Amino acid sequence: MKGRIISVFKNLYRVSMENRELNAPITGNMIKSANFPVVGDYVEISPEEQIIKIYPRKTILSRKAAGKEIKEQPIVSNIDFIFIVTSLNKDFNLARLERYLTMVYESGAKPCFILTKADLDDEVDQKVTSLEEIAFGVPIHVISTYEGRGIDEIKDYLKDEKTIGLIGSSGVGKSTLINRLLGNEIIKTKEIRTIDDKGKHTTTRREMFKVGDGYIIDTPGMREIQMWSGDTSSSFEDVEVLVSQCRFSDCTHGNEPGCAINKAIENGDLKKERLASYLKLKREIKNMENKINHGHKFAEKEKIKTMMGCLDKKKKIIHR
Ligand SMILES: Nc1nc2c(ncn2[C@@H]2O[C@H](COP(=O)(O)OP(=O)(O)OP(=O)(O)O)[C@@H](O)[C@H]2O)c(=O)[nH]1
Ligand SMILES: [Mg+2]
Ligand SMILES: [Zn+2]
Repeated sequence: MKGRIISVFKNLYRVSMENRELNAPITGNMIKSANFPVVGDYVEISPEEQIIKIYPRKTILSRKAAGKEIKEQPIVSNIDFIFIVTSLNKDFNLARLERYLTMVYESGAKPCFILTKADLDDEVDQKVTSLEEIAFGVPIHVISTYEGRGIDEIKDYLKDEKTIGLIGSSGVGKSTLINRLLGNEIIKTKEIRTIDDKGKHTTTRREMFKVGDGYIIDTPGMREIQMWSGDTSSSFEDVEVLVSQCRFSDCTHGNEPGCAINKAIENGDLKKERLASYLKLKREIKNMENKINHGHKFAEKEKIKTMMGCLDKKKKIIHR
């Protein structure tokens, strides 16, 4: 029998089956090979009500596991859309949204930006415009769960058995939005406060809910977005097109002649901040790849080399 993981407990997985839900363990072999299901996974359940197999994942959102260990941490799977949720007041930060977008593109799911708490902010239009400049066609929805603004736009996604995953910092209103969609205070949310405190996370586990003809997954707020791997080709397409136009294929966008990036910055076609975010992300992704492929030591050495600009001096100039 096929089922779908709706939440994960310590050693048990809550599985939704056609007519019921059950709590099931996984097999010893799955434990041994660290083959752990995540919320959103389709699984095969044995007659003894054990999870014996995870079906191939259509999409998977991952980040780097917390701590020093070089390990991928899958967050949710088989999602069609990922809502990158940010509040319009304190949490709003373009560089952070660029990071989320890069992470989401890697997952295979379609990204959307959800800007919450519109009732608290007077600069909604400016913020939307600034986000549009980096979003390149990614849908942006401005909502206020309190006032009901934008909720119908969100409901439009919840059809045809589609699955939506919500990600974002703690306190931006992810669970409040899901409660509103469910029409019920099912998930515990933070009490109303006068200011946004950066206190404890309210949601502590990932959980999937059926809403209308779709599914929505709540996740605990992320403290930092550590890349496991990232796909910058879509999130920074504008920058990458410019990079491909630099005269030298290994251009560092320093003082090289024919640097398309520098020209774009001079012309005002590219913002310095955006270039900085791009380069930072690229370094992080490269560093992670080095760690995975060549180990910690090599990665650290490469990182230092890049920082010192050694590569620059020794570099052969390669004409395209
Ligand atoms: N003003 C305003 N406050 C809101 C809105 N939506 C949610 N909030 C408040 O924001 C606070 C945090 O909401 P939560 O839904 O718990 O936030 P969360 O993103 O689920 O946080 P974590 O579970 O910690 O990741 C609560 O006090 C909500 O009442 C809104 O539309 N307007
Ligand atoms: Mg929550
Ligand atoms: Zn260049």
